[in-house]
Amino acid sequence: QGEQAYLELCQYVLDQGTHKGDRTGTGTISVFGYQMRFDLQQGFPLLTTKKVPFRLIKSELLWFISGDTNIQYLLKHNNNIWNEWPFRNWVNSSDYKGPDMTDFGIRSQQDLEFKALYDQEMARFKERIVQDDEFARTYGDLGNVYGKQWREWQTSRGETIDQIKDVIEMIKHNPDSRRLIVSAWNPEDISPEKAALPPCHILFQFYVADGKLSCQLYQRSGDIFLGVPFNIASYALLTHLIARECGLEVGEFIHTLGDAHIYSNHIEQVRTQLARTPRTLPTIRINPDIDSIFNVQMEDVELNGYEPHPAIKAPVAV
Ligand code: UFP
Repeated sequence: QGEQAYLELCQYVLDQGTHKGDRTGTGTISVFGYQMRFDLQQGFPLLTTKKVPFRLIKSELLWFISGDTNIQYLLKHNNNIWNEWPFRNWVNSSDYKGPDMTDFGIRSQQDLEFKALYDQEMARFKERIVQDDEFARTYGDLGNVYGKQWREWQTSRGETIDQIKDVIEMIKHNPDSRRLIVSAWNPEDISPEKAALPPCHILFQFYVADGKLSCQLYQRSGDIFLGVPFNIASYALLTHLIARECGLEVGEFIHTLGDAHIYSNHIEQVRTQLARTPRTLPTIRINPDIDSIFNVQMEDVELNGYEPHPAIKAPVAV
């Protein structure tokens, strides 16, 4: 119970994983096809064997739910997790007049002098996004990412589909349905000009039984050390929010992974984490006065009793 399913995944990949190259050139150990189950009645599945920053998960999820795809909202909430992609568009544009930022991801990890320049340009970029709405409209938008796919799916007839609103209606009125699905993967939108990053969370499905709402996610690719802990907490929170709106208790979150990998420069960190003893999971409290998932604000979701082991640092593969 608790976060055991996650720790077992880590151990399983360490023991059984195959060495596999990847897009980022970092190298991974990887397995294909793995499933974890979290009983949301047993606590909120935010890992305790290392500190995971819940406020980032919360602001990102509320941003998705609102249908927003512009990083301005995230930056206003001091959330920097999506900055690299719009920054790349900016420094590659003809409007950008600063120092050359080609391959800033790798170069800033290898070259300290360059890193100072990069940090400075990134700070300038962020400030402009927050303060200049016009600039944010042009350079802060990520295109067809989750917010768009969930709330404003573009049909070939030029209409839009609000998948979150529709799935909530279905859960309320036809809870036995086996079609309670939200899909983010649109083959048409996978080209680099249209989406910053092809979705990792391809599809999720809800299931209602015994007055409880369960959710299963299919994730095509999972960075086990850095990404997956976020992803678990994010979908657990989404399940809580939708369950509340539909007058249901929470059931299970089932996390199905395609390529589940540990980057070669995360292996020591994973071992450190596995040596730690899990603690009691925290709980989540959602403001009972909220009438719709679309009105939830940051302060309406509260995490209680979170006493994790310290954070463990690791480089992000970009
Ligand atoms: N990744 C996650 N979770 C996410 C996300 C990305 O684990 O929510 F957006 C990781 C998986 C992979 C990389 O290591 O980011 C995406 O690269 P690729 O598109 O090559 O799978």
